[in-house]
Amino acid sequence: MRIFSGIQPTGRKHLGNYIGAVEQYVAGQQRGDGIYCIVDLHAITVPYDPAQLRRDVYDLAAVLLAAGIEPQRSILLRQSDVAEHTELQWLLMSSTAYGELTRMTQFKDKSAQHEFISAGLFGYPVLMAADILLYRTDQVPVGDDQRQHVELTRDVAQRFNARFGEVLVIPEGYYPPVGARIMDLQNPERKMSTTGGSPQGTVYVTDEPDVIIKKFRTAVTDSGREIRHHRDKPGVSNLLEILAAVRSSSVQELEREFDGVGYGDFKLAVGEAVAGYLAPVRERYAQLRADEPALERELERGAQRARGIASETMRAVREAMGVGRRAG
Ligand code: ATP
Ligand code: LTN
Repeated sequence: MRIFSGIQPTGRKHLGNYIGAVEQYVAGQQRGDGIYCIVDLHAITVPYDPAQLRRDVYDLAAVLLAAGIEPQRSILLRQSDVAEHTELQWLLMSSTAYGELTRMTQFKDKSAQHEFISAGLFGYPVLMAADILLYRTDQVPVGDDQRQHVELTRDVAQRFNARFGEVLVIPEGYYPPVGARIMDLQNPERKMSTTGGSPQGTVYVTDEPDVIIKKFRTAVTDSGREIRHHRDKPGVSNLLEILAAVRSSSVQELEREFDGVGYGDFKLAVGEAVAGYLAPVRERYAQLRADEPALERELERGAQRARGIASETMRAVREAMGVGRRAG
């Protein structure tokens, strides 16, 4: 089984990215062949600084390796190193409806945040579809916010196959049972996010342990005193999910364990658990990040392996679409 996911090199990664996505990439290595892609071409669809983007790619490569992505077993690549991603995006544009793209909620959210709305931002979901379809992916581990994009990818692939023949593999989304949507600690009605969140409510993977504990100590809880997972208790429910994810236990077990405990002690317990969970990642990150040439070598090796798969898919796609010289 092939597993593929993409992650944007946009600043520091937070606990939501880590639990909802990165942990799932690492776990995916046990189920199948993983391909993990640092999507710098997605990051350029909103205003950005070129020199910072380069640094952000290395930061993210170091986080992914520190988290446990094994480059011997999985492929770790930078999207812009494999030109087939953009080629396939263009070819898939003709199998994508304009109206479909206008309904993408991430496009609506992000375009509301910027004055200059690039055409690239509009075509963003098609590039994501290309990323996935290029590698004949079976399973795509992502957070809940990417459901609509994964559904679009399936629709585009089905439309392509109906028109040009069974060339593309139809992928399935894979959403973690807990932690697919980690919320901002200060505002549990909104997802934790680098771009739209509150600084105090966003826990970064590379935050120092005392900073992490402080953020949890000041987390917003709800009225009442029960520690229970419930729609009316978004703050407490979020903390329960975070603790369940970092301890690999279930929310129900935790509800029993913390029955009768006060919110202050509960928040401290979650903060300490998260700090302990991220501490080794942060240490490995610091070591890996210090050696940029080594990171670059890993990315180049990943790109080479990825190109082997990508070029085969492109041969079949071009042939089916009647584009370019006839194969064979
Ligand atoms: P941000 O909202 O911080 O800007 P993003 O969703 O725009 O992040 P990425 O960093 O590319 O962009 O996301 C990487 C992965 O993290 C995706 O699979 C996404 O679904 C997941 N993810 C993002 N935020 C959360 C969250 N709050 N909870 C769980 N998963 C998340
Ligand atoms: N759009 C995603 C990032 C992304 C992705 C992908 C995820 C780009 N290409 C392919 C899974 C598969 C995001 O914003 N998080």
